[in-house]
Amino acid sequence: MSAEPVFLPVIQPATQPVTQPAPASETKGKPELASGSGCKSKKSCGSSGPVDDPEIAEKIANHPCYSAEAHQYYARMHVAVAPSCNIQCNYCNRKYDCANESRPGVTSTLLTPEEALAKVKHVASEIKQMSVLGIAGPGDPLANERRTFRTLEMVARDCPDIKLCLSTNGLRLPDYVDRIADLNIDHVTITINMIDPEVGQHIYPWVAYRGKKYTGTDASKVLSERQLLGLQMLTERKILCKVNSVMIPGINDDHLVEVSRTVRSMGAFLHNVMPLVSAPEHGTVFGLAGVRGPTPQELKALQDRCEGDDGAEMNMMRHCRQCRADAVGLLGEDRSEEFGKETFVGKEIAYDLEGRLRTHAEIERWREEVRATRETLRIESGGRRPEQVVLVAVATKGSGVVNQHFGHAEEFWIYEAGPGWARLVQTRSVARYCEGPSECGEEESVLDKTVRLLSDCAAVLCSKIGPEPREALEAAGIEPVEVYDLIEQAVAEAGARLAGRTEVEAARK
Ligand code: CLF
Ligand code: SF4
Repeated sequence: MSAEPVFLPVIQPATQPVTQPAPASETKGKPELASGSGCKSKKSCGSSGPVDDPEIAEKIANHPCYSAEAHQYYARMHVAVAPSCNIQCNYCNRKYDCANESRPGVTSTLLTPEEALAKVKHVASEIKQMSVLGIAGPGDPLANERRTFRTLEMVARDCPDIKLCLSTNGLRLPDYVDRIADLNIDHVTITINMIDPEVGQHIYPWVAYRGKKYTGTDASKVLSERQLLGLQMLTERKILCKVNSVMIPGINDDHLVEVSRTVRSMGAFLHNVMPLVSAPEHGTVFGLAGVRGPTPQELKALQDRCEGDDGAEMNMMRHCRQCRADAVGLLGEDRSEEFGKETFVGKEIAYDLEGRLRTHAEIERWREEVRATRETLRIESGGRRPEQVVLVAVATKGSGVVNQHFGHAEEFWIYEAGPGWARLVQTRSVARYCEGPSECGEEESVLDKTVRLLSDCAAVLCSKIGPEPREALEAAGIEPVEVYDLIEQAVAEAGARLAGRTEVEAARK
């Protein structure tokens, strides 16, 4: 295995500011997203926008989950040291990874804390842009507190530049907040799917707490009280807290706006509403009962509601990939298979701190250039949204550049695009959509499904595209654009052109 070079292309000099929509022509009536009011969020317009507090800005600067911008450059890894769990979620089957932070259906190799340390040192030296170690399963980290804290203590000792991160169902959280603070764990995720036990009883059949097994609404009551207490204790200690929620249509979808409002009022930094991943072969209660996951459009609509000031005005995470408990790499890639036990167990592994610092300095230099270009072009991603925006899909391998062939893209980044505006609002996985909850026919090709996945987009930006997909996209009213440029620049340019056209077309009707 060879070390992964950091792919940082040479930036081209900035050209014209992106402000003027071009004349109208042929967008075939793609829907506009916004009209009239502009962005209503009073906060930082999601994790992609600027953060005013310097202490928080420093904490999220290279955390790929807490900063949408950082996720273009920095990677995370998880170590699967936590096998058991103290609650039961109806979307989880313990034979698979924790569905809080992973795709159900993919098992992990369990590691001892010592093996986990060796793996972290090895991965960190190979993938130098890996900035965060998270413990997220396959069960609940705090139901396996000895293994979890031993791992984190050793990593803190040997790998001082790595940020530590935890994801928990929250039941035992209040018991360990001081320990989390002592270890300088600055980022904690709590999965909160409800604050109302009447809703919770349909999600949690039981909760085991202090030697007693709770069922029915009692289970959810205990869980919710502990989650909210844990959240409060974390925010009192200024530990950044993200709340994950699984959107389960018909069960908690409407209720999640209330969850968002509550956790915001308690000081949570970010809310990550994720889609239920549900299929009969996962063997989960929901999968077997045919409870479907939401479509990307339903998910986005709920995230928009949580963010809007008629909803919760919450800072929303839009780029989650529901990673495995042993995930390795940039959020959009999965390199876990490269790092099997044979690559680190029983080996003498030197930690390449100097090399890592050099790589991170290089990334920061590149990010600074990108930021400067964005400023020259006057491209915003937070604050007031332009009157007219459209959705634009992007194929990218990272580093902030449109640099992927349409046919190689396993996921698309969905941006709101307008004059001087480029804001990441969602990522959509082709494979997940194809295997997932949609009611597509068996005979539908991957191309057909991809076109359907992007049906609400006005354009797709990619480095290259073949004639067949080009034709299929055009037939669906989606403009294929071949471009190799900074994402924000390309998105804002497409947005200026397409949102303007849509506006003129609407006026003609
Ligand atoms: Fe891992 Fe979670 Fe930390 Fe990130 S993941 S423990 S906060 S380092 Fe990130 Fe993966 Fe989504 Fe989680 S993309 S599932 S939000
Ligand atoms: Fe499964 Fe995670 Fe829920 Fe536990 S908290 S039941 S491991 S999804």
